[in-house]
Order: sequence, then C-alpha cells, then structure tokens
Amino acid sequence: MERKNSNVMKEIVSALNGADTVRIITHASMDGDAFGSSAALCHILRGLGKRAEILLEDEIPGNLRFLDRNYCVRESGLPEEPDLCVALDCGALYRFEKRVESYQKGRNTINIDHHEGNPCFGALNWVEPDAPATGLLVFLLIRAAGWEIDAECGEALYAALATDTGNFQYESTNKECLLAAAELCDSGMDRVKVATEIYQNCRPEQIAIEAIAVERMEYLCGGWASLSCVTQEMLRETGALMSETERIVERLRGVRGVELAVLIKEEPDRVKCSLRSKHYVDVAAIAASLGGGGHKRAAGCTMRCGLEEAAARVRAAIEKEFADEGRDR
Ligand SMILES: [Mn+2]
Repeated sequence: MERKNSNVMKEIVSALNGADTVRIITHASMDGDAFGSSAALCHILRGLGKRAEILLEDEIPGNLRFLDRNYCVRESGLPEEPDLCVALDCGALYRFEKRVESYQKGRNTINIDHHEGNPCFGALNWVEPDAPATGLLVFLLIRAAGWEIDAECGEALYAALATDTGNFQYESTNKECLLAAAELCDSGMDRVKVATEIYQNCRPEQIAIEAIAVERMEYLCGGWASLSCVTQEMLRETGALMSETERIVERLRGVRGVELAVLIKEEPDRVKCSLRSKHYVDVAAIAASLGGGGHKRAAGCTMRCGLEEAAARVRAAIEKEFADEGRDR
C-alpha cells in the first residue's frame, strides 16, 4: 500500500539506522498498543546491536508483563542526551508528562502515533489518524527497513494490533491491519498465548471491581448512553488496581441500544474519563471539549476536580451530544 507519509518513514528508518543509543517513550497508563509497539521496536534495535531502552513512569499492567524482556527502565541507563528519542502512541506531550524533559534531551526526536490532533511535537513526525494502532506503523516501518520480525517482535506487534482493535472488532480494523496480523503469524509467535495472557489472565480483584462498576452502571438519555465510575473506595474494597479497570468501559458500550459509554475514574489527585462510542458519535470531539482527546470511537480526558463535579460536567456533555444528535436527525 502506498502511504502518504512514505518519505518520513524512510527518514525515520535512516535515523534509527544511524543511532547507537535510543530512548523509547510511550504514554503513562500503558495499553497493549503502547507497550507492544515499544517492546517490538526496542527488541529490533537491540537485535541491531544498539543500546535501546523503554523509559517508564508507571507500572506495566499485569496482563502485558509477558511482553517485557528487560526492555524497561525507570532511570535511564543511556547518556543524558541519547542519539534518538522515540515517542510511540503518544497523542500529546501531556501523555508522558513526567518524561517530557528526558524525551526532549534526544539529539533527534521522533513521534510515531495514530491519534487525531497529535501536535507533531517531534523533530520527525509520522502521525496517521486512520491507522488502527501504532503497532501497525511500527510493523510497516520494520518491514520497510528490511529488519527481520522474529517471534518476540511478532508477539509484541500482534498484541498491539489485537488490543487497539478490540480483537479486530472495531471499525478501525482495516484490511492492511488484518494482513499485517496474518503476516505476524509467520514470525513463529504463539497467537493463542498472546490472547490468553492478555484476556484470560485477570486477577479475581479485577472481576470483583468490574462487577461493582457494572452494577452501578446507569443509563442516560433513555438508554442511548451508559455511565459508571470507579472510585478510590471501590479500589480499596476490592483490592483491584486502576490498571485493572480498563475493560469496564467496553462492557458499558456492549449494551444493546447504547451508542455512547463513559467510565469516570477517581484518581487521588484528579479524575480521568474514558469515552467510547459504537457507531457514529465522535468521542474525540467530546473529550476535546473536556480538555482531552483520542480517537473517534475511543477517547479520554483528565479533569482536575472532584468526582462529583467531573460527573456533572460529563453528564452535561453527554446530554448536549444527545440533544445535538437529535437535531441532526
Ligand atoms: Mn494506540
């Protein structure tokens, strides 16, 4: 497939080829695409004899730890100014706010991403909002460079594609992505292992908090929208971690008739909000109106206020969307 950004892809390949030290950064609260695409690139670069690391600011979610092969550091082991810093799957600098300085210390900086509205904060930017996952861009990059995809790289990229497409269900799942997944099956990776590690590997604490959130779910706008929350008290009560609440919003969207689903998450110092839509609502626009961003069918925002105030703002945004939507019909 001819890509509109094939020139920048070539420039990125030559920047990677020319670098000896590479710091990879992905967003905080990593998901499978963030960590899978980072692990794949780190593995490839180390295989090429380079010093590469993934610099983290928080924990790797339990169901993604199988992808880590000592790629991650919390204190950089590289020179303060590495040859190259690569941001993967980061729609904006605030997605890795504690490491912005480390990123900008790179002699050269690259930004590879698929979030709408990415402000192109790198020196070299490859941003494709139509791509279903950053993992697909990393796959295309590796293939264009002629680097070999072995089993370890294959499973990391497959994890990236599978998670960001909701197991190849979302409308972003295009033919190119399915062909890439098929090609990754030739890498020798164990596709079933990836699926069971990621999806059939929950701690009972996770199931417990999912149950409470589903029980507390409420319907808005006559069942057109669904809303629930995760509070600090629920985390204490169940022993679950915030990273174990990622699937809840998918459950909320899964209800027949629901177009828009929202999960409000109370963190110690702020409130985060995950938004999903099924067919047509542009949740990236709603998230943007609340100070966040993302994709048309999956987006998020962070609010510096209490849970009650955040919930009120979110409800107002949902009701406004429903009213506007009714006017269009
Ligand atoms: Mn992604």
